[in-house]
Amino acid sequence: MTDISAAKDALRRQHIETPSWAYGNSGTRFKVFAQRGVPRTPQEKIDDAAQVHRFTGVAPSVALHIPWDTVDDYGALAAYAKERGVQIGAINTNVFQDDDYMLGSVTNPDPAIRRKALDHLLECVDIMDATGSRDLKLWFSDGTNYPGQDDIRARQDRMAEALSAVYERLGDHQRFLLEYKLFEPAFYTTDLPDWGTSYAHCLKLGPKAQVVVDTGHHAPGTNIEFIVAFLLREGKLGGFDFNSRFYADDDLMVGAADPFQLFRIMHEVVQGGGYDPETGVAFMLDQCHNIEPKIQGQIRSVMNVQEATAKALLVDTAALRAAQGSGDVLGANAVFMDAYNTDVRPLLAELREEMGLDADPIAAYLASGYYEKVIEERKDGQAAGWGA
Ligand code: PSV
Ligand code: MN
Ligand code: MN
Repeated sequence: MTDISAAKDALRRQHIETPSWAYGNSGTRFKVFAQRGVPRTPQEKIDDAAQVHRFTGVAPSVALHIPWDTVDDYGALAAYAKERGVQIGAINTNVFQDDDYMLGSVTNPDPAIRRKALDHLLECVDIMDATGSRDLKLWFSDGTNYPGQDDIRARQDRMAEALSAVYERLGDHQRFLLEYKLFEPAFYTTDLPDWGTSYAHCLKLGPKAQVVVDTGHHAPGTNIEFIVAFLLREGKLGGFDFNSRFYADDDLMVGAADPFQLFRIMHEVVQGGGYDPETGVAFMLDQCHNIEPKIQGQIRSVMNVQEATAKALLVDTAALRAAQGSGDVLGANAVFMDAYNTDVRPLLAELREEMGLDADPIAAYLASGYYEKVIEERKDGQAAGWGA
């Protein structure tokens, strides 16, 4: 028997972080379809993130992206967020958008460019000091396009050197989350292409270096929940960048392409203890809303994660263990599928009402008039980001 009230308590404590870049315009390399009412400043991105929290109750932090969210005073930005009922979460670095980085950032053959990239990463730790953020998120677009273009091992040495310098700079309560990605923008080699490479770098450095699993960064058919289970067991799962993919790094709404995969991932998280706040596993979204409304898309995404989590919490663990232990293959699978096939929407609606929220976050958001208000207020321009 599953303890419903324990599941509800766990769901009440859920913390899903939204990314500032989800609120701005974005697109593919073919076209950015500009939407009305998008934020013009980092403060307005925070305003939008606060709406997601207001209607879901489980999205109390927003990740920043530097330099897209550059401000003069990060302490003041953190205070601004707090006044709106949210906090600043992970600081995401950007060493991929300067001309200098054509042949790489921290792995570039030119030491002056490596220095420039490292300085940016270190500056981001200064920003964390000011915002009170715990996590620095590192994603490198570094790699090569042609065999022979650069020395694969030398690039690993340069990567290790930069990561070690960042690690040394971290404060006691700070960590970095190292992202990997199969390919793109580099097509022949990528310097951090998979979890194993990230893990090996993190393992050498110590506990403040953790792997982050971006669900969109794997080859089709990869068993992501296995990676999650393994990293959790090793104490190296720093968190998630959630999104959905059909083909490559599509950045679609989490749970849209494959809700069953999301459930399988959350099952491993719950079973591996990764849902307990002490383990420090961060649940972040990394998405772009190219054709759908952005705030509403974030609310839907948060709800999708909530639904997968609720189902994972409803797995009858005792029955599952008993079936597994006795070699009852189909019995174990049935327990698993029973949880997945449970309609958890009534449970979540009830939980929201208990939390003083509307049972239907999307309807409540649409009825609030916030979107119409910002369309009117933000007629001139947009903030920096993927599409700016
Ligand atoms: C690029 O692939 C990317 O989506 C990475 O996943 C980062 O986390 C994100 O952009 C923000 O820099
Ligand atoms: Mn990511
Ligand atoms: Mn990505």
